[in-house]
Amino acid sequence: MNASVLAKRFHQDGYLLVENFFDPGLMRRLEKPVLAHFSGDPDFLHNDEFLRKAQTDVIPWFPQNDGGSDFDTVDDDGDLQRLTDAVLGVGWQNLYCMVMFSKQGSVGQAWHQDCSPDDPTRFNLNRLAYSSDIDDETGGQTVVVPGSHRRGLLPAGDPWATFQDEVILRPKAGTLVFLHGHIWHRVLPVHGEYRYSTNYRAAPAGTAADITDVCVYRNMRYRFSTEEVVEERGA
Ligand SMILES: O=C(O)CCC(=O)C(=O)O
Ligand SMILES: [Fe+2]
Repeated sequence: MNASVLAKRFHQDGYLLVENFFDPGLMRRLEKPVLAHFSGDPDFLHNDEFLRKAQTDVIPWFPQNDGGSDFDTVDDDGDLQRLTDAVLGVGWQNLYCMVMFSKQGSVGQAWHQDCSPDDPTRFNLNRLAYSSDIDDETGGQTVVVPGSHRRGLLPAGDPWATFQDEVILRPKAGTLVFLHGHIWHRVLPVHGEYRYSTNYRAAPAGTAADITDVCVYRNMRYRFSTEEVVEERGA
């Protein structure tokens, strides 16, 4: 792994995809606790207004709160640490680990930015691990607009419209994906039995811990902590 080359590409494109990054055995071991947790079909943590308006059909789980040691092993991976050092610089902070789970038939996630791009220097970094292959048959592909983390605010408009310069990512088991919090991104509808990613969110030194509290969609800004639409955005 050449961390500085990858970091340069990340800052240019706003995302990175590295196949065969994580040990396949370790990725398989994450599957069991994830399925055990979600087999009870827990209710969506978000309220109805959020699900309807954000068109984001995912159930989050914070596995490290439940003492998941394989989740810690991924977090502590030496190459992941080195690549994060190269991308975020010294003193970067770990925010939290979040499994985002979608059931079959889920619409996925509409276009969004994880945090406000009003200050281009303030952002979160998604560090995503995948435990099974995502392809056109399973659905749930991650879509990005390369370089859009440098284009400011996601334009208001149709939450699902195709951008001409979008790129569809199809991560496999063991693939690492980095996404800049300001990149315009979405997740396509899920056709397989289920779909999840494990996200080790991080941020540069000095970033507010609640950086991802307000998410930008094409039709609104939404605050998770208070479960409210803080800005309606017209088409
Ligand atoms: O699960 C994915 O592939 C991307 C999810 C996402 O939008 C994020 O991590 O912020
Ligand atoms: Fe996101």
